[in-house]
Amino acid sequence: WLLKARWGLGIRCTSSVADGAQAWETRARKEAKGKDPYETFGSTNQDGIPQKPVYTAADIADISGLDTEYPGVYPFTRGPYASMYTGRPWTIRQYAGFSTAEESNAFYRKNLAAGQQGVSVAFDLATHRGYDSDHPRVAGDVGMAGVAIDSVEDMKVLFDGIPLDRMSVSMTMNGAILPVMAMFIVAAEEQGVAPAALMGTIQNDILKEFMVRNTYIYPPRQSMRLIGDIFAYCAKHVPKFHPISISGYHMQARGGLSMSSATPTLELAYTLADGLEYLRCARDAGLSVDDVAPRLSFFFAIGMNFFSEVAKLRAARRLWARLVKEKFSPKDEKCLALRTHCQTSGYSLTAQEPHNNIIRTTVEAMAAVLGGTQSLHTNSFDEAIALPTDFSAGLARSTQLILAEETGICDVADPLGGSYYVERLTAEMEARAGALIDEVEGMGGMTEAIVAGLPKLKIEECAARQQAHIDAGRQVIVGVNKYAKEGDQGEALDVRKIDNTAVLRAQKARLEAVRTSRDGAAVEAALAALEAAASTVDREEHNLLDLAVKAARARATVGEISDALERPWGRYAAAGDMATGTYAASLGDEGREEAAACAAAVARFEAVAGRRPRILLAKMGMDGHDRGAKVMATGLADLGFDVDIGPLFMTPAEVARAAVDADVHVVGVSSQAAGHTTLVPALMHELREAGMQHVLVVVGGIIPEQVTWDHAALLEAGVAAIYGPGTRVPSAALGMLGLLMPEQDR
Ligand code: DCA
Repeated sequence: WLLKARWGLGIRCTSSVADGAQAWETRARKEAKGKDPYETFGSTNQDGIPQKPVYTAADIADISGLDTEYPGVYPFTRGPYASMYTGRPWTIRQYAGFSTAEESNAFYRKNLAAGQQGVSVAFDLATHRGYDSDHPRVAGDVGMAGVAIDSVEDMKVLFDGIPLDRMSVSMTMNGAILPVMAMFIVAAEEQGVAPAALMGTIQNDILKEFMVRNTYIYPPRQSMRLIGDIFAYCAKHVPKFHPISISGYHMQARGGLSMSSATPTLELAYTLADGLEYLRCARDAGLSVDDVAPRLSFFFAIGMNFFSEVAKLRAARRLWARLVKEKFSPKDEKCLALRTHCQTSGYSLTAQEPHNNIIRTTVEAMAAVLGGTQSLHTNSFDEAIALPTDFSAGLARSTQLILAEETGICDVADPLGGSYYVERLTAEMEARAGALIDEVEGMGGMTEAIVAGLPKLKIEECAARQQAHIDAGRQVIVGVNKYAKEGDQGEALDVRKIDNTAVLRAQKARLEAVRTSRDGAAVEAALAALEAAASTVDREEHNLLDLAVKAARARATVGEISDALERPWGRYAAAGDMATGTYAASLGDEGREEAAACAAAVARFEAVAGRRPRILLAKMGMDGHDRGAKVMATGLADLGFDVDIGPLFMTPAEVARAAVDADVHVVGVSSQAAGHTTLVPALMHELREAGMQHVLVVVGGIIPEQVTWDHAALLEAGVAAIYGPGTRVPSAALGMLGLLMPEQDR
């Protein structure tokens, strides 16, 4: 009666849960024009989780322990710290690095002065793969996608004027982790900072490199030995450092920008499964879980599915706490609290209408902080096109400053906790990820699952399915597959251009100076000790990082230290498996018509040429981002092309040779790391030399189109077509067939 009085006569007040549900259903059925409201208004999210149009207390009644969950308390669903951002907001940590150590250093110093709180270093791909800048395989990569580091001398310049005892430094390094971490320790030492004072994180997550990204050097099992040695060294000498950042980011977000990939649940599952494997790796290196687990750190991508991303971070913490408790029984509760860095997703960025990316990044950043991240990178809006400029990097940083300082988000810990929908989604994702983790554990853990090829194939399958949904318009990307502006050539943007030849010249000069001024015999001895240790089982006496620090101190280079291990261990080459059938099966009714048009065009081509169109998809240089090429390969194969995928890291001459061997009609080059300006013209030259000038060369990936120097240079070099981010597979297929066939045969 009181309620009636307050809300006014005539408004029906519900007296029980059942009445409320009934009233909702009646009203919703009317809005559904008499149909079942759950069917009419329900949906299925990206992870295949069915979603009701509304959630109530009944939906969370079966989730045990919700009433006793608090931030900073087991199972940490609501955050690793009791006070969360009310005590200390997340760290604004922008990932950056380009060209030379001098330029990157100047960029860091400027950004720190403008409000950034931690440094996060991006290295170039030559460094990632353990090559010195003067190695013939890496000419197109030096300084392009990050900073080039060859020796301690470069590292000292990189951190000049940045106090390493007070500034936490994150380094995204995996393959060449040994020389890079060693050089960082020595550079600090020469700055007067002892290893015990160093704060920061190294990525050092090799397992995910075998699933995605591919910047590995050694085979999986040897790579794990290396990681165990780094854990042991850091626990003893660099205790404030996080010796690993277990990264799901690249599973979800690095297929290529605007390119589909793993779903949030798959990313969650494989990242935590990697984490369990690293704990076992630490145990094998003689460490206890209490020595290592408190310094483990995680790294997730945050995409556009807002609530899934919030729920993912909450589920990650609860699941991790439970798994570690169950499997490792640590003494210290700190071992159970998952702490993470997040980055807004590169795959949601579009080259079309790039300013829309500012909005996308803001929404993603909100999901990350409402999910309770400890540290965050927000992407710059122009990253689908090139490396960020000072202007775009400033906007990305301000996005975080505004969220932290103006919105009130920091005033309450886990403000979405208790939301019926968010709690249900958290529990659903936890259950589904748990089942995927069990599958990997059942195979003997992630190293064995990788050796068997399971995770890579699952992620690629997922990516092909998602690409089909995008191509068929079921997953909307504004300005790309819906509301695209007719005839839009893109806005003219200022983008950062790296002069690769100048960087290469500078690096070669410094390498030369290092090699001539050092004690050659001391370097030889340090490298020989490292090589011998790689084959020994006495890891306590012969810790690889300890020996690498000695080699770095003697001025051995990144390439030399990497080679010392490559001699006994070899360099790993991934198998070129490809998931087929998933793309066509996921196109649905919306895409079927276009697929039929492709099939007809393929049949016309076959009638004229006597065989189906054959394409070689090639990745050149050190760019290991192969998901874009794999998705294109799967899609084209499903649309009727004969597809060859070259191995990763080819030289232009190797691609030309493979094109001759397979007698292809088209070579498709996929470039995600800016190496195309050097490598594609070299490929055209090699094809001409091999008498294959008739072969059509097309380029896909991140190719700045607003600026004339990249597109024009490629077209001038003889490239027939450029397919940027957001290209639909059927458009590329029809485009290539159009170029291959004379007009009367099309
Ligand atoms: N109350 C009390 N103390 C707090 C609170 C709080 N609310 N929040 C943070 N702190 C403390 C932490 O305990 C920590 O101190 P400790 O190292 O002595 O334990 C310190 O403040 C810093 O907080 P933390 O949450 O560790 O944040 P970061 O230093 O930014 O580290 C982390 C984040 C994810 C753990 C780290 O690995 C990282 O920075 N990763 C980035 C990786 C990266 O950049 N990758 C690039 C792709």
